[in-house]
Amino acid sequence: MKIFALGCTHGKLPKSFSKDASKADVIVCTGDMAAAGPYMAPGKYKTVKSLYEWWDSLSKSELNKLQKKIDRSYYDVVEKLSSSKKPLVVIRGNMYRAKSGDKFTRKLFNKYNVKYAPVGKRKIYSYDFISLDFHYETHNVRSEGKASKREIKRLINFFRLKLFKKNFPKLLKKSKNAIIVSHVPPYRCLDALGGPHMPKKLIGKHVGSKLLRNAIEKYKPILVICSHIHEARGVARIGKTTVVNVGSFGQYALINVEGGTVRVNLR
Ligand SMILES: [Mn+2]
Repeated sequence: MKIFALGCTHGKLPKSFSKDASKADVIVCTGDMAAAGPYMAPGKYKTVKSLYEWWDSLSKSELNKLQKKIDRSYYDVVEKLSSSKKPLVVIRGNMYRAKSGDKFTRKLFNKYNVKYAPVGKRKIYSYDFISLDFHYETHNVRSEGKASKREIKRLINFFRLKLFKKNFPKLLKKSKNAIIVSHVPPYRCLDALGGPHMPKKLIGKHVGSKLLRNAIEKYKPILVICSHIHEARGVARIGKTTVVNVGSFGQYALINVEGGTVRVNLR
Protein backbone atom coordinates (compact mmCIF):
# COMPACT_ATOMS: atom_id res chain seq x y z
CA MET A 1 0.00 0.00 0.00
CA LYS A 2 1.34 3.39 -1.01
CA ILE A 3 0.57 6.38 1.19
CA PHE A 4 0.94 10.00 0.13
CA ALA A 5 1.34 11.83 3.44
CA LEU A 6 1.53 15.50 4.23
CA GLY A 7 0.48 17.90 6.98
CA CYS A 8 0.79 21.44 8.31
CA THR A 9 0.35 22.49 4.70
CA HIS A 10 -0.55 26.04 5.83
CA GLY A 11 -2.01 26.80 2.44
CA LYS A 12 0.72 25.16 0.40
CA LEU A 13 0.44 21.85 -1.43
CA PRO A 14 3.39 20.41 -3.35
CA LYS A 15 3.41 21.11 -7.09
CA SER A 16 3.53 17.38 -7.75
CA PHE A 17 0.41 16.70 -5.65
CA SER A 18 -1.91 15.54 -8.44
CA LYS A 19 0.72 13.38 -10.09
CA ASP A 20 1.97 11.73 -6.88
CA ALA A 21 -1.50 11.37 -5.38
CA SER A 22 -2.69 9.55 -8.49
CA LYS A 23 -0.02 6.88 -7.86
CA ALA A 24 -0.92 6.46 -4.18
CA ASP A 25 -3.54 4.19 -2.64
CA VAL A 26 -4.32 6.47 0.30
CA ILE A 27 -3.89 10.17 0.99
CA VAL A 28 -3.13 11.24 4.57
CA CYS A 29 -3.17 14.81 5.85
CA THR A 30 -2.24 15.48 9.47
CA GLY A 31 -4.01 18.84 9.80
CA ASP A 32 -3.36 22.60 9.91
CA MET A 33 -4.37 23.01 6.29
CA ALA A 34 -4.96 26.78 6.34
CA ALA A 35 -2.33 29.48 5.93
CA ALA A 36 -0.79 30.46 9.28
CA GLY A 37 -1.58 34.09 10.16
CA PRO A 38 1.62 35.45 11.72
CA TYR A 39 3.77 33.54 9.25
CA MET A 40 2.25 35.63 6.46
CA ALA A 41 4.30 38.58 7.72
CA PRO A 42 6.11 40.33 4.88
CA GLY A 43 9.87 40.77 5.03
CA LYS A 44 12.33 39.21 7.39
CA TYR A 45 11.45 38.71 11.02
CA LYS A 46 13.98 37.34 13.45
CA THR A 47 11.81 35.80 16.13
CA VAL A 48 8.44 34.14 16.60
CA LYS A 49 7.64 36.99 18.98
CA SER A 50 8.13 39.56 16.23
CA LEU A 51 5.87 37.62 13.87
CA TYR A 52 3.12 37.75 16.47
CA GLU A 53 3.82 41.40 17.18
CA TRP A 54 3.31 42.14 13.50
CA TRP A 55 0.04 40.21 13.57
CA ASP A 56 -1.15 42.07 16.69
CA SER A 57 -0.30 45.42 15.12
CA LEU A 58 -2.75 44.96 12.24
CA SER A 59 -5.93 47.03 12.03
CA LYS A 60 -9.34 45.41 11.93
CA SER A 61 -9.72 45.86 8.20
CA GLU A 62 -6.23 44.51 7.50
CA LEU A 63 -7.03 41.53 9.69
CA ASN A 64 -10.32 40.93 7.88
CA LYS A 65 -8.57 41.01 4.55
CA LEU A 66 -5.95 38.50 5.68
CA GLN A 67 -8.58 36.30 7.29
CA LYS A 68 -10.33 36.02 3.92
CA LYS A 69 -7.05 34.88 2.35
CA ILE A 70 -6.57 32.33 5.13
CA ASP A 71 -10.14 31.02 4.72
CA ARG A 72 -9.57 30.75 0.98
CA SER A 73 -6.34 28.79 1.45
CA TYR A 74 -8.08 26.33 3.80
CA TYR A 75 -10.79 25.85 1.22
CA ASP A 76 -8.33 25.37 -1.64
CA VAL A 77 -6.26 22.75 0.19
CA VAL A 78 -9.28 20.67 1.22
CA GLU A 79 -10.76 20.91 -2.29
CA LYS A 80 -7.50 19.74 -3.84
CA LEU A 81 -6.99 16.93 -1.30
CA SER A 82 -10.45 15.56 -1.97
CA SER A 83 -10.08 15.91 -5.75
CA SER A 84 -7.74 12.91 -5.89
CA LYS A 85 -10.70 10.54 -5.40
CA LYS A 86 -8.48 8.29 -3.30
CA PRO A 87 -9.37 7.32 0.28
CA LEU A 88 -8.51 10.40 2.31
CA VAL A 89 -7.61 10.29 6.00
CA VAL A 90 -7.57 13.78 7.42
CA ILE A 91 -7.52 15.44 10.82
CA ARG A 92 -7.81 19.11 11.65
CA GLY A 93 -4.82 20.14 13.75
CA ASN A 94 -4.87 23.13 16.09
CA MET A 95 -6.19 25.76 13.67
CA TYR A 96 -9.83 26.86 13.28
CA ARG A 97 -10.81 25.47 16.64
CA ALA A 98 -12.81 28.36 18.14
CA LYS A 99 -16.58 28.24 17.59
CA SER A 100 -16.65 30.06 14.25
CA GLY A 101 -13.66 28.11 12.96
CA ASP A 102 -15.28 24.88 13.99
CA LYS A 103 -18.41 25.79 12.05
CA PHE A 104 -16.35 26.83 9.03
CA THR A 105 -14.49 23.51 9.06
CA ARG A 106 -17.63 21.43 9.35
CA LYS A 107 -19.20 23.21 6.41
CA LEU A 108 -16.04 22.80 4.37
CA PHE A 109 -15.65 19.09 5.19
CA ASN A 110 -19.34 18.48 4.41
CA LYS A 111 -19.04 20.18 1.05
CA TYR A 112 -16.22 17.89 -0.04
CA ASN A 113 -17.49 14.79 1.76
CA VAL A 114 -14.43 14.62 3.97
CA LYS A 115 -14.85 12.02 6.70
CA TYR A 116 -13.56 13.23 10.03
CA ALA A 117 -13.41 12.01 13.62
CA PRO A 118 -11.13 13.58 16.26
CA VAL A 119 -10.36 10.07 17.44
CA GLY A 120 -11.63 7.29 15.21
CA LYS A 121 -10.89 4.24 13.13
CA ARG A 122 -11.26 3.49 9.44
CA LYS A 123 -10.32 0.28 7.73
CA ILE A 124 -8.64 0.88 4.37
CA TYR A 125 -7.39 -2.20 2.55
CA SER A 126 -6.12 -4.44 5.36
CA TYR A 127 -5.01 -1.57 7.62
CA ASP A 128 -6.74 0.21 10.50
CA PHE A 129 -6.16 3.95 10.21
CA ILE A 130 -6.57 5.50 13.65
CA SER A 131 -6.93 9.25 13.93
CA LEU A 132 -5.71 11.27 16.91
CA ASP A 133 -6.32 14.97 16.50
CA PHE A 134 -4.56 17.83 18.26
CA HIS A 135 -4.56 17.77 22.06
CA TYR A 136 -2.68 19.43 24.88
CA GLU A 137 -1.22 17.79 27.95
CA THR A 138 0.14 19.64 31.01
CA HIS A 139 3.77 19.54 29.84
CA ASN A 140 3.15 21.05 26.42
CA VAL A 141 0.48 23.70 26.92
CA ARG A 142 2.05 26.81 25.45
CA SER A 143 5.64 25.79 24.95
CA GLU A 144 6.74 29.09 26.55
CA GLY A 145 5.48 27.68 29.84
CA LYS A 146 3.77 30.96 30.60
CA ALA A 147 0.16 29.81 30.90
CA SER A 148 -1.54 29.97 34.30
CA LYS A 149 -2.82 26.77 35.90
CA ARG A 150 -6.35 27.80 35.05
CA GLU A 151 -5.46 28.46 31.41
CA ILE A 152 -3.69 25.10 31.15
CA LYS A 153 -6.79 23.38 32.48
CA ARG A 154 -9.02 25.27 30.08
CA LEU A 155 -6.93 24.36 27.03
CA ILE A 156 -6.68 20.71 28.03
CA ASN A 157 -10.47 20.56 28.35
CA PHE A 158 -11.10 22.62 25.23
CA PHE A 159 -9.05 20.22 23.10
CA ARG A 160 -10.79 17.25 24.76
CA LEU A 161 -7.89 15.33 26.27
CA LYS A 162 -10.34 13.22 28.29
CA LEU A 163 -12.03 11.93 25.14
CA PHE A 164 -8.69 10.99 23.58
CA LYS A 165 -7.47 9.30 26.75
CA LYS A 166 -10.64 7.23 26.91
CA ASN A 167 -11.04 6.25 23.27
CA PHE A 168 -7.58 6.18 21.70
CA PRO A 169 -6.12 3.18 23.60
CA LYS A 170 -9.43 1.32 23.21
CA LEU A 171 -9.35 1.69 19.42
CA LEU A 172 -5.73 0.61 19.24
CA LYS A 173 -6.30 -2.40 21.43
CA LYS A 174 -8.90 -3.73 19.00
CA SER A 175 -6.90 -2.97 15.86
CA LYS A 176 -4.80 -5.03 13.55
CA ASN A 177 -2.14 -3.50 11.34
CA ALA A 178 -2.67 -0.11 12.93
CA ILE A 179 -1.51 3.10 11.26
CA ILE A 180 -1.88 6.20 13.45
CA VAL A 181 -2.58 9.59 11.93
CA SER A 182 -1.80 12.18 14.62
CA HIS A 183 -1.34 15.93 14.50
CA VAL A 184 1.24 15.97 17.30
CA PRO A 185 4.36 13.73 17.29
CA PRO A 186 4.94 11.27 20.13
CA TYR A 187 6.81 12.60 23.18
CA ARG A 188 10.60 12.60 22.74
CA CYS A 189 10.38 11.54 19.08
CA LEU A 190 10.61 14.14 16.27
CA ASP A 191 9.05 16.64 18.71
CA ALA A 192 11.91 18.97 19.73
CA LEU A 193 11.45 22.71 19.27
CA GLY A 194 14.11 24.48 17.25
CA GLY A 195 14.65 26.62 14.19
CA PRO A 196 16.01 30.14 13.68
CA HIS A 197 12.96 31.89 15.17
CA MET A 198 12.85 29.95 18.43
CA PRO A 199 13.89 31.58 21.72
CA LYS A 200 17.11 29.95 22.99
CA LYS A 201 15.64 28.59 26.20
CA LEU A 202 13.01 26.61 24.28
CA ILE A 203 15.36 24.98 21.78
CA GLY A 204 15.37 21.22 22.26
CA LYS A 205 12.24 21.21 24.42
CA HIS A 206 10.10 18.12 23.81
CA VAL A 207 6.46 18.99 23.24
CA GLY A 208 5.09 15.73 21.83
CA SER A 209 2.19 13.66 23.16
CA LYS A 210 2.76 11.30 26.07
CA LEU A 211 -0.60 9.66 25.41
CA LEU A 212 0.62 8.77 21.91
CA ARG A 213 4.07 7.66 23.08
CA ASN A 214 2.65 5.31 25.73
CA ALA A 215 0.18 3.82 23.25
CA ILE A 216 2.94 3.17 20.71
CA GLU A 217 5.03 1.37 23.31
CA LYS A 218 2.08 -0.72 24.45
CA TYR A 219 0.30 -1.55 21.18
CA LYS A 220 3.19 -1.35 18.69
CA PRO A 221 1.40 0.03 15.61
CA ILE A 222 3.17 -0.34 12.25
CA LEU A 223 3.37 3.34 11.48
CA VAL A 224 2.69 6.80 12.95
CA ILE A 225 2.28 9.83 10.66
CA CYS A 226 2.41 13.28 12.31
CA SER A 227 3.53 16.89 11.89
CA HIS A 228 2.89 20.03 14.06
CA ILE A 229 6.57 20.57 14.98
CA HIS A 230 7.65 21.78 11.55
CA GLU A 231 11.35 21.91 12.40
CA ALA A 232 11.45 18.30 13.65
CA ARG A 233 10.72 16.74 10.27
CA GLY A 234 12.15 13.26 9.84
CA VAL A 235 11.82 9.50 10.21
CA ALA A 236 12.49 7.62 13.46
CA ARG A 237 11.62 4.41 15.22
CA ILE A 238 10.09 3.54 18.56
CA GLY A 239 10.66 -0.20 18.87
CA LYS A 240 9.30 -1.67 15.65
CA THR A 241 7.05 1.31 14.97
CA THR A 242 8.11 3.73 12.23
CA VAL A 243 7.35 7.39 13.02
CA VAL A 244 7.23 9.98 10.23
CA ASN A 245 7.03 13.71 10.89
CA VAL A 246 6.09 14.89 7.40
CA GLY A 247 7.14 18.53 7.92
CA SER A 248 5.18 21.52 6.64
CA PHE A 249 4.39 24.00 3.85
CA GLY A 250 4.08 21.48 1.04
CA GLN A 251 6.74 19.01 2.20
CA TYR A 252 5.51 15.43 2.02
CA ALA A 253 6.38 11.77 2.41
CA LEU A 254 5.80 8.82 0.10
CA ILE A 255 5.38 5.79 2.33
CA ASN A 256 5.26 2.19 1.25
CA VAL A 257 3.75 -0.34 3.64
CA GLU A 258 3.98 -4.03 2.73
CA GLY A 259 3.06 -6.38 5.54
CA GLY A 260 5.11 -5.15 8.48
CA THR A 261 7.75 -3.40 6.36
CA VAL A 262 7.69 0.36 6.01
CA ARG A 263 9.77 2.42 3.60
CA VAL A 264 9.70 6.20 3.73
CA ASN A 265 10.79 8.73 1.15
CA LEU A 266 10.74 12.34 2.40
CA ARG A 267 10.18 14.91 -0.34
MN1 LIG B 1 -0.09 22.47 14.43
